[in-house]
Amino acid sequence: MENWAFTRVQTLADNGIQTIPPEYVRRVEKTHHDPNRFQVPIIDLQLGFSSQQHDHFCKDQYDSIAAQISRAAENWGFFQIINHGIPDSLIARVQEASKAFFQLPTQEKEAYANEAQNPIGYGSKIGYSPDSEAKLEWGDYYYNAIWPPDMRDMSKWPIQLSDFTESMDEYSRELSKLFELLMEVLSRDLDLESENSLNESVGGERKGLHIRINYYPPCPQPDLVVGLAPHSDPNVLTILLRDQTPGLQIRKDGAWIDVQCVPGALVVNIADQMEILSNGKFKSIEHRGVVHKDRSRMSWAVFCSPPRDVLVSPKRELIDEQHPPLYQGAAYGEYLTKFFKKGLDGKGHIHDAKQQDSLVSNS
Ligand SMILES: O=C(O)CCC(=O)C(=O)O
Repeated sequence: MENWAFTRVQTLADNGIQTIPPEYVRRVEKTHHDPNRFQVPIIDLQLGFSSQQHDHFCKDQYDSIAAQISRAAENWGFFQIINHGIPDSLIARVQEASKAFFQLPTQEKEAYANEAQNPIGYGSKIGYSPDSEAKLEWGDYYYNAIWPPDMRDMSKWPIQLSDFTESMDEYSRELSKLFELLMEVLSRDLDLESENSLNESVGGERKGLHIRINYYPPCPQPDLVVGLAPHSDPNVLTILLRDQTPGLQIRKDGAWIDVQCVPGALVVNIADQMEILSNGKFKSIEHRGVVHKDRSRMSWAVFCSPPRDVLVSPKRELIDEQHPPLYQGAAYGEYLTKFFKKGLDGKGHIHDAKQQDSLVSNS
């Protein structure tokens, strides 16, 4: 396949350019800075709430945390979790191993470059091709499946990096437990047939995790670019790890607001397939990444997704005469193909899923 690599943002920044190339310049909506008005909820999972241990928790404690998660999913679509049970030492290993990737010489990184039709590997903008009119973004990334291990594209896996494979293995196992726990809580809140209902709807054991490691170098004119364009995530649920540099923003009541940096926290967001399954109760929220003049930023987004052949549509139990299905069902692979073809598009993809008129409910 054609190699469509172009100058990486990291290379532009390392070369010390002072004026950014026109293909990155766009109109950037301003940020609303009023932390008193808007604060993304922070939910303390109290360690033992992790899936291995929550059986030991008393019912009231479980119910109280579950209620916070469900209300945040409904009212915000975004929340942060602390005391989530993933050891700091493991998080530090994931961060170190992936920083080492971006520190490789350019030519070595380019050996993992993705291709125009396939986002897996080292890349710079989803949905961009040199002849498109879309604007570029001030960030590079590494993208691949991480779980189960046989889904990884090993031709794009930096196997020579010390601890990359081992730390990703361990991190994926921990995150899988957290994703299942979150789906259990949300299934209960929707009053579905069983607490495993949402998990089953997204493929159960067949569901997969992908990671997108974002590297946003310093930018000489940060107000003219975005690191990552506004989008909602196409998958089911996302868990985002970040360094302690601000830059993640969500659109709340029309305004762009910062998601505050909280040491040790992971950010959880509802993604498009969860909005569809819940027939609109849980919200997949638009978010973006902004960049800074004098510091770089990194983030690690892990996307939990159904296999491509799984049909995702509103759960049948949620549908009746008063509550018609708001979204058309589609195989996840179809949804994803459109997402990667069109690229990041605000809430455009989930909006398109609503526009269809032949609406079906989930079995
Ligand atoms: O960099 C961030 O904080 C956001 C990352 C993100 O939204 C993504 O990778 O999809």
